[in-house]
Amino acid sequence: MEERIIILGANGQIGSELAAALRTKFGAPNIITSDIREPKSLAEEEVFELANVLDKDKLKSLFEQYKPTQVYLLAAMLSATGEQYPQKAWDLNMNGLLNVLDLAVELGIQKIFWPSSIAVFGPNSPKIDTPQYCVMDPNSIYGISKLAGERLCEYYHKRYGLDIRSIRYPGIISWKTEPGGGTTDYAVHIYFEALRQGAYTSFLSENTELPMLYMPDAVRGTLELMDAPAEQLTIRSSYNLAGMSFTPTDIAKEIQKILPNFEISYSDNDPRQAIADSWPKRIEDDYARKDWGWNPSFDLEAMTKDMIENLKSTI
Ligand code: VAH
Repeated sequence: MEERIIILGANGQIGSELAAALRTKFGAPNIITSDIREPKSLAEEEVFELANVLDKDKLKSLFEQYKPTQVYLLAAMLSATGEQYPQKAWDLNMNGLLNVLDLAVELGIQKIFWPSSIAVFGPNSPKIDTPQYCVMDPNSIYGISKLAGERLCEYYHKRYGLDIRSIRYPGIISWKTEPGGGTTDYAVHIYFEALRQGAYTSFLSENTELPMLYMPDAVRGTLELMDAPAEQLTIRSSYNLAGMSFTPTDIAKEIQKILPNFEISYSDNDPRQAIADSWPKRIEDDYARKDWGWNPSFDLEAMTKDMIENLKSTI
């Protein structure tokens, strides 16, 4: 049966790049992108529908119109913005997920992808080689909503047989779409500012080590998980996935190998520091490696070269 995929939240940092990869894989006419506002551009054969994931009736009519074989739900409010609007973050992140889960059961949608995050770990989770299973006491509304979402995913799989798959994304770095509202966004902005200004003031302190992943690895890992035979998957909450871990100092040194005059400075008292301090430094991803062969391709050096190479020709 031909795959037809709806991507909700398709205008965002991850959604826009997953959409491109899925169009290449399955053909543009089979990929229906959707978001709460029109995309900046849409090519001739690309399909877009306005929809708010909190409008269940609209989602139902979209699903009945296109009869998707897969739905990717990427609409969410990230960690930093979530702390400014906690009730809205909970509503969007939880009720958006519940709408998709219930409609998928009702309409028999074959496969669902939903992103979790390393934000599900908290101050008492192990900081180094954080395992798939451990104490998880997230203290950001974003992390709390993602942990609750993981529990729902596993429940809907066990109770209704829904084939929902999920990855605990680290901070994701990309050059095509600037992210919004995340704590790890510094690791994207630093490249843009290095080329625009030759300098960057990091809102996270110099030794703040966080798990990160380059977008090409994030997209490939997501598609590899979605392609894996269901019987191979032993995790139905959300898979730990690791790419690399680094600090603002590490990334600045890597940039200076290419742009020797680049200068980094650090602001303090940014509320995002407390969020970052509650997260792990390095993640262990044995289940993803064992169940579906995960293996990252990009390290900090390779990512920095690729980011600067691509940004040079776009900004
Ligand atoms: C955020 N980019 O900063 C997201 C991500 C692990 C961080 O979930 O909120």
